[in-house]
Amino acid sequence: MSTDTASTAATSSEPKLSPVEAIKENSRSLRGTIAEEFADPALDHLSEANKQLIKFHGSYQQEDRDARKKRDKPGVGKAYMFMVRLKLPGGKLTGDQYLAMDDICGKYANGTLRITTRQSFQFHGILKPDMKSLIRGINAALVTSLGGCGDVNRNVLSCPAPLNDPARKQMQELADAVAAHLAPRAGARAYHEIWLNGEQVEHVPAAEHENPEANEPIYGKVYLPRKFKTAFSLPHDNCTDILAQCLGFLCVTENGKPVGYNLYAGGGQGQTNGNPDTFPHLARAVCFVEPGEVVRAAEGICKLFRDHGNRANRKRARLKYVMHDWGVEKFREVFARDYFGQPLRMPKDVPITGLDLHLGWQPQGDGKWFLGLSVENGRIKDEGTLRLRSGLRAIVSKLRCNVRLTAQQDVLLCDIATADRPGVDSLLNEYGISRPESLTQVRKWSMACPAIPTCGLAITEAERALPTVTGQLAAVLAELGLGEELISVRMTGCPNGCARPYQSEVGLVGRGGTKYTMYIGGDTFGRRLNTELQDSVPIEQIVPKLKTIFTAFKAERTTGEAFGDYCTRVGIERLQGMIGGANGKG
Ligand code: SRM
Ligand code: SF4
Repeated sequence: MSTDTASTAATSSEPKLSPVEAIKENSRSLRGTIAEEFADPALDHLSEANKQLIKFHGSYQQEDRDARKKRDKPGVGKAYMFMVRLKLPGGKLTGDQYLAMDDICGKYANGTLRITTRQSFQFHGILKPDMKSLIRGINAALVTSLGGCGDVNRNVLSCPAPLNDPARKQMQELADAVAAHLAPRAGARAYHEIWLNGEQVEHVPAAEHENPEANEPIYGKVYLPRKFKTAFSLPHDNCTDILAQCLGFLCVTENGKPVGYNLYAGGGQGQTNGNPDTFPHLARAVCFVEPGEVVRAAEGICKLFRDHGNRANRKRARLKYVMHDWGVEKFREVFARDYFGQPLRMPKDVPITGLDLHLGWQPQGDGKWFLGLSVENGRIKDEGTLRLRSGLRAIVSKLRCNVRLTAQQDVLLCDIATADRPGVDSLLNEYGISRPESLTQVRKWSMACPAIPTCGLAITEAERALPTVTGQLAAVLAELGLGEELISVRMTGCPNGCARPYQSEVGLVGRGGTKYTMYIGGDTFGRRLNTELQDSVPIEQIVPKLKTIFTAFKAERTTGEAFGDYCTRVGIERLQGMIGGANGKG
């Protein structure tokens, strides 16, 4: 296959292309008729083509699913609204940018900021007439949503801890470099025309404005077959879950200095019920690259996906299936020959050994401090006595401190002087914000996706259901004397896996109504996929079933054995036997 930009031409022997391919090809570099449909006040929602294209601009058309309940009344239609997702490489924001995002969520969205599992923010509940003001507002703060969603490289992850450590600093710089290199080019012009009236803002490469006909040198006219995800991580701190990524760079250090990266490829989580051709897959180690080769290697892997990813079946259009179907040897051979242009160095023998949530007060190593706060399921909001949004706003307004978001849905307040710590602590008290030390481990190590009411694909609750489950689990674990164990629990409202539930020790995946498929035996550090324990479990039975297994774990574990390791050692059949078999009836 040529490394020239991809073409959509299909020969008679090739399967029919997915309809989204034609939408991209005819989109005039992602313009479609988005501007016209947003300008028409009579339209409350977009046509199918524009619904697809707007994803590349960082937005999804959604529907308020809670409002469906009222729709049986005559004349009540769908309550359309939009979600906007930012691109924030490495999760970085200045204090002023944070405050601008906070303002925007109050003015144009539903008054909450949602930290995503990819270190970004989402705004939910935006009404069509407010979209332009919202996107203009985020760009005025020098933040973008371009490429937040769509068939391009998504937000690039990197450990956000602001430690005075050369490896983390280099990873943050490389995350920025990869994000900039793989950003849409012609698409950037369309974005600016539609949302910013063609105005040039500082962070868009000038060349885009000088040459309106510039094509996409990396993506080509039809972009990638589907989304593409990149992350940087450290062996002792895999806080970005790199084995779940299409492309992962694991930093290799010598005497604390970064000397290069083990390049992993072909990870992913999503699967579809009843479709055994779809499955979660851990990334495989491909080669070792030097820091100066990272951007070129990222471009090469992206182009390999562009040319060899499945453009007929979007359910199988991820790099993980190329890796699975070819095997790592063929993947290496094609990458080296057609996309990297040099023989590959084998990956170094550097295992993943930890994951840090970066919570609590921690010295940065430069005389300043950062404070990591646990945000339940990533939702920054004011509710009851917990006024998290107002409290964060008060702290950031006072100190103008930098802010970073983690891929575990938490927030870090950075660069705080020792003298300012007591003031921050008293603001936490004033706004009812718990210090991480006072939270249970299971709450800190849990994540859930938004699911209902915003996600159109959700078949169960997740973000709104998990707090009850983790509360009950915390009580059970405390009763068994296991409260300090690190047990990650992740819940999603469907099998797409947005909270990476197939890597956690306990995965709870929406099955429909109030039932979940239970998975067990992953690893707190993201090194292993878990296994299906039982299907269609009513939510109220989840904790009693886990209690049975936790009780056995307590009695049978070897010294220091982690819960996921125990589950793997005793085997899934034994665990299923403890709770009535694989279908709960045995
Ligand atoms: Fe996701 C689709 C939310 C991270 C796999 N994801 C969606 C959509 C856009 C639903 C849709 O297509 O209509 C969700 C919007 C819900 C809402 O109301 O906001 C959605 N995904 C999210 C977020 C917000 C979940 C969260 O709790 O934070 C995450 C946004 C990340 C970001 O900032 O870019 C998010 N999604 C993930 C991850 C985790 C990751 O990337 O590390 C995965 C699994 C990894 C992977 O890609 O395999 C993930 N999302 C999916 C899939 C399954 C893709 C597949 O290969 O089958 C879908 C469905 C799809 O694309 O058709 C999906
Ligand atoms: Fe929606 Fe499913 Fe992703 Fe949850 S896992 S946000 S329900 S697509």
